[in-house]
Amino acid sequence: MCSVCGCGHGEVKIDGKEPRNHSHDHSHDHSHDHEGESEIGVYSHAPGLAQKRMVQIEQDILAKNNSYAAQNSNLFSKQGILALNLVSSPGSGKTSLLARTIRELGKKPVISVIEGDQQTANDAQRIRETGAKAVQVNTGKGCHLDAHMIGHALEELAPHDGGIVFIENVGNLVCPAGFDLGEAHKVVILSVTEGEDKPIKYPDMFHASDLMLLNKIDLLPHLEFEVERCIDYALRVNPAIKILKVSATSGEGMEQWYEWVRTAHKMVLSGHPTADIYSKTGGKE
Ligand SMILES: Nc1nc2c(ncn2[C@@H]2O[C@H](COP(=O)(O)OP(=O)(O)O)[C@@H](O)[C@H]2O)c(=O)[nH]1
Ligand SMILES: [Mg+2]
Ligand SMILES: [Zn+2]
Ligand SMILES: [Zn+2]
Repeated sequence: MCSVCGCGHGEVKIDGKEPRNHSHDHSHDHSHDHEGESEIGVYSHAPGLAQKRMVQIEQDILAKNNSYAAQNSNLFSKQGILALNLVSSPGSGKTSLLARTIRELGKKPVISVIEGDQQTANDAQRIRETGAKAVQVNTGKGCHLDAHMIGHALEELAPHDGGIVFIENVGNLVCPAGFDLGEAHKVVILSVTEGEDKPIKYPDMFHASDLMLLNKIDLLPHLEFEVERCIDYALRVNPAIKILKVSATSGEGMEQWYEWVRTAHKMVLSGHPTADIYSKTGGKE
C-alpha cells in the first residue's frame, strides 16, 4: 500500500500539461478535494505519525480512488470499452508487447492507450508510431497510476465506442496492485529475466491479476529460469490466474494472448460481467 509515495497532484502531467479542467469544472463529475489529497502526501511523510492515523489516511486514499474508479468503469461500460490495466516491474516488456499487439490485432476494435511513467513521453511516442492514439501520464514522484489520473487521461484520449483501452501502469509490482483504475482486468507481465519467485515476493499483484503473461520466453535457452516453478508459485497465490507464455520480440505465444483479448472484448460487448470469465479455464495451458 502506498501512502508514502508522495503522489502530489501538482506533479501529475497529462501529455506534459496540467490535467485539463482543474479549475474543478470536471466533465466527469468527481467531487474534488485536490488540496486535501496533496496534504495527505505531506502528512504521510511526517515523522512520528501515529499508526492509526496512517491507516486512516490509507483508507481515505483508497475510498477516494474507488469512487473515481467507479466513474471510469461506468464510462467504459456505457461506451462498450474493454479496459485492461498492464502491470509489471520496469523493463518486463509492457510497451513492446503493446506495440506488437496493436500492430497485429488490426484496426478493429479501435485500440487506444494510456501510458503511465514517472518521467518522459517515450512510451506514448512508441505507441503513436503504431498509429494508435496514446496519452502519456507522468506521475512525477508518484509510483502508481490512480483512478483520478485515468479520469483526466480519458478526457484527452476520448476513446472510441466499442474499442479497447490499454493502460500501461508505472513499472512497479507493489502499489499498483491496490489501485483499481476501473479496468475489467489487471494483466501482470513477468519476464523470464526477473527470476521465477516474483509471484511469491509480490503476491498482492499476482492475486489482483486475472492473467499473467510470462514474457521474453525467447531468452529461455540462455537462462536458468524454471518455468514450471514460476507457474506453480503464481498458482499458489492465485489459483484462478490464467497463464500464457509469450515473446513480444519473436511473436511466440502472442496469438493466445490475442485470443484472450478478443474473448474479453466480446464479453464486454455482450454486457456480461467480465470479472471471472477465465477462472473456469484458469491455470496452466
Ligand atoms: N528478448 C526479448 N526482449 C524483450 C521482449 N520484450 C521486451 N524486450 C526488451 O526489454 C526491454 C524493455 O522493454 P519495454 O517494452 O520498454 O518494457 P516496459 O518497461 O515494461 O515497458 C527492451 O529492450 C525490449 O526490447 C521479449 O519478448 N524478448
Ligand atoms: Mg514501458
Ligand atoms: Zn481532477
Ligand atoms: Zn505508489
